[in-house]
Amino acid sequence: MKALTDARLYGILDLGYVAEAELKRVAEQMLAGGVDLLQLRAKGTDETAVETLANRLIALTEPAGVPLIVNDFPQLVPSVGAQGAHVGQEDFSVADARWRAGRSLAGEVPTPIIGKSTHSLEQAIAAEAEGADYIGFGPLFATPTKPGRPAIGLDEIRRVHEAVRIPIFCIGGIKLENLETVIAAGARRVVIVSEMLRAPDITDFARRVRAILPRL
Ligand code: TZP
Ligand code: MG
Repeated sequence: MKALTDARLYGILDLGYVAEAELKRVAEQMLAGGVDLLQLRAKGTDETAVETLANRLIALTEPAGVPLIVNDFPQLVPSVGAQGAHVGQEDFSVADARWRAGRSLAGEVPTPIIGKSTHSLEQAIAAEAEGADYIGFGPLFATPTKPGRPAIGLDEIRRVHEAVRIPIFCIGGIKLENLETVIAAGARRVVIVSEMLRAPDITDFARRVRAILPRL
């Protein structure tokens, strides 16, 4: 299984961009392109439906050795056999998410990865102190994938990397076109949601992003 500490490209399978019928094909292409983590993000989908989708994905991520992260439903981690969960600022605390992700009827399951969305330097520092394994940091630029959330800009990227030791995935409005600018501003790990999911060849897109990202 790929290690979180080595992860540079985080793929998010956002059902806002991918029809359910396309889930398998898109996931396979993302994995073939070399995403280091795969998150299922299905806003507005109920828990049972997310569990069904996550079970489909785990059949693909497991043989690929890529950790599967479930957004919003840490309690699904044990039943799906996923590697972790991602929570937002308004969701469960990291400790609560970790507790939910780490327990099944059969007992404790291996240490889950818990990630948290952060939207400022202060939130990033707080998430690390709270025990998150990684953070998302963004949106760097305003993005329709996360509407209504003001852009952080590029100025805080260097400061957040100085202040926080856990892996930081920069996110929000990142495109191939601005990737080098984002890296020059200090980013080392990224998430690109909409441009990747809309790419005519997702595998090729992911490979091109990986080729630009710095070695850790
Ligand atoms: N969290 C902060 S920005 C964002 C999330 C989930 C969406 C990023 O999507 P895109 O399409 O890469 O701008
Ligand atoms: Mg959430």
